[in-house]
Amino acid sequence: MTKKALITGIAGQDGSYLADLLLAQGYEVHGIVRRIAIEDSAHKLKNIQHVHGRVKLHVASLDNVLSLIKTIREVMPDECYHLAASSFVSYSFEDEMSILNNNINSTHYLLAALKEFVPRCRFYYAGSSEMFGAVETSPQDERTPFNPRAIYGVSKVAGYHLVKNYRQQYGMFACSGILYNHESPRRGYEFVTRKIVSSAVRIKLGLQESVSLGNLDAHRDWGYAPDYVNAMWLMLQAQDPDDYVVATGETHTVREFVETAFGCLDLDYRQYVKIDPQFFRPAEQVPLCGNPAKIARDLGWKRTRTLPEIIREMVTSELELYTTK
Ligand code: F7E
Repeated sequence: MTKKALITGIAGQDGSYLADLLLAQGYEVHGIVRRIAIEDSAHKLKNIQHVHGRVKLHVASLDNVLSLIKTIREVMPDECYHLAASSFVSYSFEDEMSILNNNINSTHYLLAALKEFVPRCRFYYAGSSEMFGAVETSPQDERTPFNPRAIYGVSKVAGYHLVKNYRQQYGMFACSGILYNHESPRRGYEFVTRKIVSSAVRIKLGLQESVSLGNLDAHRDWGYAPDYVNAMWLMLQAQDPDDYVVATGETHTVREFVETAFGCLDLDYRQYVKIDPQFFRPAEQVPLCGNPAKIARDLGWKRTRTLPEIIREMVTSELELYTTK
């Protein structure tokens, strides 16, 4: 029988790659979107334009439990991937209430609605390396204590515990992926990798003169988004539900990323990059670097791209946005 999957955040980077993967596996794919996304589909649904008509979109709001219940009862999914979240790591006090409320309540509403109406549904929750936050040891794995330093990380830790609670108390097949940064041509422009690549391309084309960035010495464990959605899928195909770190096990600096991206376009980044304190965040004493040994051992997961390969793909795709217009 055809499996049915329901994805929240289907129009985002991860949701769109996951939809591609599930369609290729023969799933019937459903996604939850906000009404505003349908109204502005050229912009807000651009990542899933290529699968238009092959995925079924449901208008619902993650802060409205009734709309979620209605969708869940309509779809009766076999698998639910909860990817939607306020995902920018903001240190702004003004953002705290909405990030916390949105991220925690949406996870709780979904788990509660699934438990009530389709408890056999397998559930994936998008956790984050920001749950580890200000770490004392590196690399981190599934046993490393959480110590979130931004409200985004706090919200993700709460969601993680909700998932674990529903697994242990109600026997649901619910898993958390603790995902480190993962990038692709579909990454949002607010994140540093896409900001660097899009600026480098615009500078190359004479459309922009410089780019302002924060700390070039910040380290990140950057992987390839399609590999990470494959990890999500593998978690829901496993024998038993569990939580897994998904990472590459190596870190690079923002400076290395900038140098490689500009280098792909034969540009010397030092002539174009300005440092702006508004983009600085509290510095990390110990870098966030994940150990993917458990998912490699238990589920056979492995990454398919190195960072220079990801950067080259992002630059090539960004250039195409201008040449195919
Ligand atoms: O920052 C530094 C910044 O905003 C990466 C999300 O998917 O991954 C992502 O969160 C690094 C940080 O991603 C700029 O300080 C320097 O050290 O691309 P980002 P993030 O905050 O790591 C985690 C795992 C998630 O779960 C999140 O949802 O780059 N950086 N200069 C800058 N960052 C930005 N955004 N802009 C700059 O100009």
